[in-house]
Amino acid sequence: MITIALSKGRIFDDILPLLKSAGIEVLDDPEQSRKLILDTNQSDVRVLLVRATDVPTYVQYGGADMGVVGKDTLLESGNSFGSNAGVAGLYQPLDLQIAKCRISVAVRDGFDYAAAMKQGSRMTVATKYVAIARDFFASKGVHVDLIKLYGSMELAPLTGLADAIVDLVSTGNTLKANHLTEVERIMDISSHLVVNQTALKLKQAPIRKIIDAFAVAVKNRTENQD
Ligand code: PRT
Ligand code: MG
Repeated sequence: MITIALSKGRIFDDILPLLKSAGIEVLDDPEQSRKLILDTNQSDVRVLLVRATDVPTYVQYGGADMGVVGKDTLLESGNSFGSNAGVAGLYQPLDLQIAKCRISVAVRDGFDYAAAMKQGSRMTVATKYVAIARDFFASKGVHVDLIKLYGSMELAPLTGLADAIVDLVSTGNTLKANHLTEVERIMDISSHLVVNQTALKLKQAPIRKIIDAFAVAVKNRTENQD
């Protein structure tokens, strides 16, 4: 049995065509069903629905053989496990180029970010991505006070909780709707395939087959876009 950990929403939607090209079709629609373990057309492949931030944990400890997770989540969880190199026991064979976005710094419209950075006037930054934000501002030699939030980061600059936020941006519509401006792009983000290293040794052939099929599908899609 091969168990694949996925999160509902954009990653699930974006991975379906890649699964299909590996010959795997998920039989239930997670938006309709309450099931957390989904069958596929392959009797030896199943899908677990977990929170996006729990995917690395499931795969690391072998609760799932493989999973799909945003680089943002990987970097942040790698850091909380005490290593910048990534999460121990996780093999990251492939950038799937799905659920693409960027992680950026944003401030209230009109806030003079450049001046605040220059003056070194200890900005307060609210974010779910404390490790990524800490590394980013440290690399610039700027001291910031970080406030950890779990969601709705956009509210922080509007309520005076923070001067800036570090958050994911895709279209930019959410920032715009909340009168915020993107002032700096920290990095581009996409979702990656992660594989449990022990599972890869024990179930080498079926796991390799999926990795290879995904790699071909990603390559074909990229070429068609060019
Ligand atoms: O939602 P939940 O709390 O369960 O978990 P999650 O937010 O970690 O999961 P999910 O499914 O929302 O996101 C999973 C992954 O999708 C993230 O880890 C990213 O790698 C990737 N991704 C890609 C995004 C976005 N694009 C994105 N736009 N994740 C979140 N957003 C949010 C962003 O945080 C902001 O609130 O969408 C809003 C901005 O979108 P725009 O288009 O208005 O700019
Ligand atoms: Mg979300």
